Amino acid sequence: MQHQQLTPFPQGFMWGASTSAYQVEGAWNEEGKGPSVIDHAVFNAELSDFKVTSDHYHHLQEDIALFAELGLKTYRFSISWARLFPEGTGEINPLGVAFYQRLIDLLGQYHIEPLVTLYHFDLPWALQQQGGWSNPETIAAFEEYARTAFRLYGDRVKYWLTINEQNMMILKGEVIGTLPADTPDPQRALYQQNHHMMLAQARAMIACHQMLPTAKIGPAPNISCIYPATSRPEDVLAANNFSAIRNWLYLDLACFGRYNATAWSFLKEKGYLPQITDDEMALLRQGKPDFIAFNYYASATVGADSAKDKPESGAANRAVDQQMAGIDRSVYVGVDNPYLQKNQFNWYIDPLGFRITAREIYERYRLPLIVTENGLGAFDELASGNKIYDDYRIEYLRCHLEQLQQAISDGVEVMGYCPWSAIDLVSTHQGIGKRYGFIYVNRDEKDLKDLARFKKKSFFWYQQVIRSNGEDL
Ligand code: BGP
Repeated sequence: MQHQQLTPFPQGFMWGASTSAYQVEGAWNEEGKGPSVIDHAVFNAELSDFKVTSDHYHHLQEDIALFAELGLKTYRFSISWARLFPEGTGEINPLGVAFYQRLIDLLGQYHIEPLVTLYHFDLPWALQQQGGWSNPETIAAFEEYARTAFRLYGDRVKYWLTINEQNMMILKGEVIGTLPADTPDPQRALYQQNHHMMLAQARAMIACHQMLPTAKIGPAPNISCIYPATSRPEDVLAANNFSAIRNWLYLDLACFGRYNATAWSFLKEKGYLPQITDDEMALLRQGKPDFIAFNYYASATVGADSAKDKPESGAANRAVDQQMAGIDRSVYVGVDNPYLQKNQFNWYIDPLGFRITAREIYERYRLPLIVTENGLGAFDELASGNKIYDDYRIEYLRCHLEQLQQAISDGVEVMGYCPWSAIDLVSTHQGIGKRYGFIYVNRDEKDLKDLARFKKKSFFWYQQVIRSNGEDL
């Protein structure tokens, strides 16, 4: 049903925008920062690396002033664990501490609410060398780091996110995860890592509630609704399986402190079961989120394995596989969705799927939701006079916001919306050329140019959206 009588966006809605440390800060080895797994990752040689990115570290004042001009009520950023603890644990880096103090103070001056991700893909390299998330000691290191962040910034930061897209780190472990290349039985190892991350998250949530009784904390997975390829029951079952493995495994553990039954049976069947103890399960039940943050870019469509023999459409299937690597084809086969358009990078565009996803999450967990990523990656062009006419991005965001308001009208409790990204930054796999920001950063893949900031057309559009509390979309 399409609501004609729309419920307005709530008063105090957290209109925001997002970034992450390794994609925006630069200063990768400055002022005491230790290396992270990202600094050791091997990416396409012709694309940007993560050394300078948007050089936000050296443009802090300017960038936050621009965010204030944009009208942001909230700004989601991540702390670089290795900037605070160059070795991942132990000695703290005072200059790293001071950087985030400055950032949070500046946000305070402009009345922008910080929404802080503790860990966004960039595990300190020192910890990775000791086994990373395969090593249970990383759980204690994360808790120490989280407690430190709460102690340092908890007087001004009320909203915390634990781990960004843990599900993608597991599903695409070889690409963005922390699995050493030569690990035997990689899938089993990944699900053991997953269990360790869940424990780390639970400990951080418990610590947050102990130390900062008025603060709120939640997980930030990438969740998307899964469509069956057809109404054939086998396809519906495949979609149901995939949703359990991709989505609910993570949120059921975070919210209910138990393994999703379907996902558990998949792990068992495949021989991927993690080692767990009763005490650990008790800890998982104890750590409770206050809200659910989720990132949404696209829906996915799958069929049963008997479709395995069907020829796959190359580009279409790549789009499907963006978010599906790592799962055995006997459980699902990614298929094209002929009803949806794709962006320049072959990602589906599905605003209605956004509404469906929000409803599914809310019905399942009954916790307030906040959208922590949603956006369109595109090759923006710098026109004369340093103008960027990104009407396609406005269109993408407008359609998604319309559906978010439909979801709110359905009764879903939504606290805020933080599209990706506040400012151009380096895409995790596709360089700076794949831009998402409201603010253009003047650089190319290899040529850093002057790193000047230019407001895109979408900047002025979003400014008006915020000003009108979502009435003028
Ligand atoms: C999410 C990540 C972000 C960001 C975004 C866009 O998975 O949390 O860090 O990278 O996806 O993806 P990409 O950069 O690959 O276009």
